[in-house]
Amino acid sequence: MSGEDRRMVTLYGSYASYYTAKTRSYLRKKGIPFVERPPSHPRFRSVVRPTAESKRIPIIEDADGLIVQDTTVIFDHLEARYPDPPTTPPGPQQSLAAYLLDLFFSENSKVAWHYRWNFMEANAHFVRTEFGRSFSPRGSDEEVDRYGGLIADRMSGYASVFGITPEIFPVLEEIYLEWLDTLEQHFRELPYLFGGLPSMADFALMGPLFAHLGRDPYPLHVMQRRAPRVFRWVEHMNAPEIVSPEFWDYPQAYLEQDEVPSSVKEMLRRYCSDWTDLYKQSARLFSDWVEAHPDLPSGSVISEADLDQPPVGPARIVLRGRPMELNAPLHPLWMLQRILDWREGLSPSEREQADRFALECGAGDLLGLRPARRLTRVRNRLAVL
Ligand SMILES: N[C@@H](CCC(=O)N[C@@H](CS)C(=O)NCC(=O)O)C(=O)O
Repeated sequence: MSGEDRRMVTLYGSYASYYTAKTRSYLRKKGIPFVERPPSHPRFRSVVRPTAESKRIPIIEDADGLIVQDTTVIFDHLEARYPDPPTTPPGPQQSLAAYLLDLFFSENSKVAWHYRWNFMEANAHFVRTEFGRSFSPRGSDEEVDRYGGLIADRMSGYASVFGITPEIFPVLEEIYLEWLDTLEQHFRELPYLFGGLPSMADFALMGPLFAHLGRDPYPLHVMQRRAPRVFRWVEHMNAPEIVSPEFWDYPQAYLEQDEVPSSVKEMLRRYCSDWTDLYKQSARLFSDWVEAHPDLPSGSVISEADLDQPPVGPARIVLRGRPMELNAPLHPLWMLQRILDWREGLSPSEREQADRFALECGAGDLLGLRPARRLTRVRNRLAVL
């Protein structure tokens, strides 16, 4: 094993990666022993990636050798093994809010993407070096820059997939500043989104707020100048302790009586108003696709090109008055399906509370969507059941 300790979880990922940030923070706060390795690690290349059949990060290898890809699946897998403290709050309102924010922050990286790739004067050297170093951690400047450039070109090419054109830049910035202002007030009173314990929504929020917005040079300074408490929260989300110095006497528990802070409701409301139409279009396009593929056996992978998270077609939305053309994503529908399953499992009175809360936050339409055929994952790819 050449000095490698395999008695704990290995997290394969990188500091510049959106989804690794969510997972690293989760592992730290849950007190799960782990080591982190870059995607250039020999075991990742020879065993982990070929087994997962995935080109994404992060991927974990658990102590027993089980290899798990996709942060949602990773969290489900680890929650079953390490249930305390739970990342799902107990009450139906808080849980629904946490599930929704997990979906929203995990499935929409546009704000983070914008602040990384559209401020290249400030960011280029740092981002290219970071990308390069995840492939050649101790490489020379030239080598690191060459690798970094290759990856940077691929990532920056997502602009058209995401529909990010110059007309949309100010809207994405407006959305980000709203997040900062709302969260800055929130973290004055509360250590985490739902009180004294970090939930799945807190970890999902680390997706945008750490690797891009809290670390790349341009947005880092936006955050530090405008929202110092948010910056401190991000810093603390990477520390192993649950209790932060600022909240030393705050109970390590979710807020009582299933309370959802008004700031969280506000974030949900804004997100639903901005993006529900996109998810409606995804659901409609998927329904067309299902109709066009009536005889597919259960377990069939959706993408003919073997893509793991294929788009379902072109969408056109209007985001705060500005038209946007982008690929309609299918993956959020798989995450939405989980929320609908969770809702089905509630008692009638809990379901009523959750539904009332959804209406209050403008999430009624979203929760009214149903994927036309049940989605599953096969070989780490979206498939039909
Ligand atoms: N749904 C996946 C998404 C993971 C993902 O897209 N990771 C990015 C890095 S942050 C990636 O590997 N991208 C590679 C690519 O798009 O080719 C998850 O939750 O883990």
